[in-house]
Amino acid sequence: MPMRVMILNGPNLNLLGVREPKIYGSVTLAAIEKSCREFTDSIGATLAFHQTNWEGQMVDWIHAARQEADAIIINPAGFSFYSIAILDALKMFEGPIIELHISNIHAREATYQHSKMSSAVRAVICGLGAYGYVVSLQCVARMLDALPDSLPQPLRIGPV
Ligand code: CA2
Repeated sequence: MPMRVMILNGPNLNLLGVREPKIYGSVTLAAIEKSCREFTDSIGATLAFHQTNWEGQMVDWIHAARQEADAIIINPAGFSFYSIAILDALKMFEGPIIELHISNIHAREATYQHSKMSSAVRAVICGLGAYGYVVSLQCVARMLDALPDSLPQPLRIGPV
């Protein structure tokens, strides 16, 4: 069965590329989705890509992922810093989860530095801009052994 990935985006990310380009870049969420889909198509994986401004909707998608996805990539945005409900939902997912932030949250104001989600995820990627989405996809594909053999070994496996 092809690898199934669910990418989840939290509040305000629908406005990406529209405001604060110095922090979040000028790429839109639609462009990020297109790029992610090109990547998953190229490795024969399937992709569900969602954005919501609503906490309950995010919880529902994480629950759905238990049946519908092998891995989750989540940019929880503002939920990162307070949502115990999303943290609890993430703990119920058995596959790999990558927490992703476009900006380097550690280099930002104190309010944005401590994500409550990080204790429930396999890895955290931040500060790579929109490219972080594609990097995260590559990482979950590697975790689930879903990268094509044609890729060079350092990309597929890393140092041996
Ligand atoms: O860097 C990230 O990806 C964040 O998750 C984005 C969140 C912020 O709360 C986190 O600290 C880091 C905020 C998203 C706000 O989205 C905007 C979209 C367009 C213009 C301005 C902000």
